[in-house]
Amino acid sequence: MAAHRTALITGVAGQDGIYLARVLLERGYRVIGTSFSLARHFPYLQGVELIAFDIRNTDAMSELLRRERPDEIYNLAAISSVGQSWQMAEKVAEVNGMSVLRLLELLVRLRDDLGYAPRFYQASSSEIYGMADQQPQDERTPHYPRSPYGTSKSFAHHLTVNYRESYGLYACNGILFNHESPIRPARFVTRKITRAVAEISLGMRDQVTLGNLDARRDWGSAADYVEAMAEMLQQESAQDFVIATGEVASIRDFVAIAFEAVGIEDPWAHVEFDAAYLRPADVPQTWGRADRARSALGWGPKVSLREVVAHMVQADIVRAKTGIEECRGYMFPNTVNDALGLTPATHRHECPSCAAGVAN
Ligand code: F7E
Repeated sequence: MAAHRTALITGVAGQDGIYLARVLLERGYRVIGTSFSLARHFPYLQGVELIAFDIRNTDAMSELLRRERPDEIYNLAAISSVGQSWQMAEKVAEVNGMSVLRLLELLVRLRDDLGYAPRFYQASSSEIYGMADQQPQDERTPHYPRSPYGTSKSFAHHLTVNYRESYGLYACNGILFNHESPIRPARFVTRKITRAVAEISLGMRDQVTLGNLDARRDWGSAADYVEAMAEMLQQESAQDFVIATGEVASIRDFVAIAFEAVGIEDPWAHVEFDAAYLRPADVPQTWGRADRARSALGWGPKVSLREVVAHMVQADIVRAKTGIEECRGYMFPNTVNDALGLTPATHRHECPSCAAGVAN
């Protein structure tokens, strides 16, 4: 069914865009990706047709849609850091909120003018639930966002529902709970921890400094979650889906699991607290119930948190040993195992990805 279909991924150079592009290419799609900067595209986006523009540039988006007419649009472009969203609240509202409104408006216009009606996926987030009383959270849980980020995602979420109901667009929200991978940037707590643990295990440093250790998250694997995104656009009619594992762990638990992966028995000797990492308001717990995705999409998580953490730590050990920050091999557990232990000099020749000319 996917053969000869074209997908557009906005924000393609982020963690999810990179994993989703891979899935869609494997399914036979032509994949076009936009990013405000293409600095990070190499070595992860081979096979993707890349275009650089800011998602706020509606004229560029209009021209792209008129020219390429993708069958499916995955709108992943966003400022994704909750912690930084207080420092740039207005920009977050513009990029994560207003851009979605403009894109939905554009889709209505294109349908009315040209009869062109692509399917639309909006990257919603568990951050829309924030302090919601209901645990676990599902598609019916009322929103109570706790940050400019969560608020912007809630705005975009409601608009997506509203434009579906008002204009009959095939538009849906993927309400993804936290999902991690070795290519998660280190501004997020998981990768900050796994990078530090890798370096501590190699004797390159001694400490990691963190904020709120009591927050609890429903953490899954990015590689698993992008499969659900692709499935959401293959349904008979559009609806919204929570994507979560149903398992919750605290930041404290995550720290313990990561140190355990390298055999360090007393993690707390290596952890410092700094109030600078506390947020003006935090979300104490996210916990999702993905029953709808399970029954309608046949989706369920395949990878446990322990496996994700082990994979992230392994990739960070290779990074620390080789000094090579970006390598396609880090995305896949088996490739990381093969690459482990290589010296910087041999990595590029012997790592399966780099040897294939995939890395820089
Ligand atoms: O924080 C606490 C922090 O920044 C997790 C994004 O992908 O998932 C992500 O949002 C928790 C918070 O992710 C540090 O206070 C402690 O309670 O890794 P995070 P997030 O805020 O959950 C959702 C679903 C998204 O949609 C977002 O785009 O960890 N924490 N110490 C810390 N957090 C950070 N970043 N750094 C610390 O040192």
